[in-house]
Amino acid sequence: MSDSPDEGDGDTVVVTKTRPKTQKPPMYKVLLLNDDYTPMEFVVVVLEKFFGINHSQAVEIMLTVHKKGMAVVGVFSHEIAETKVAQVMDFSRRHQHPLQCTMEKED
Ligand code: TYC
Repeated sequence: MSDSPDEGDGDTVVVTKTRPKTQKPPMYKVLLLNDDYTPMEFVVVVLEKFFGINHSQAVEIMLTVHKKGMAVVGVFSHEIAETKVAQVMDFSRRHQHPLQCTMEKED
C-alpha cells in the first residue's frame, strides 16, 4: 500500500506555479463616425448623455470625429458596448440625424 510507486515517500514537496489559463473577456471599442449633417451640438449631447463625458471633453471628442472621421468614445464589455451603440443609434434615428456609432473588438 504505502510502497506503491505513485504515493511518494512523504517528504517531497511539489510546488507548481499557478499560470492562469482563463482568458479575460474581450473588450470592445465604441466608435463614433463623422457625417456631414448631424449638428455638432447633438453629438456633444450624445457624448454627455450616453457616455457620461463632461462638456469640454465632449466638445473635444466631437471635434476629433469631425476632423479625423472617427474616434473611440469608450471601451466596454460586449454587452455594454452593444447597449451604448443601440442607444446612440436609436436616439439619433428618433431625432432624424444620420449619426453612426459602431463597436469593434479590441486587439
Ligand atoms: N461633421 C458634422 C458637422 O459638420 C459634425 C459631426 C461631428 C457629425 C461628429 C458627426 O460624429 C460626428 N455638422
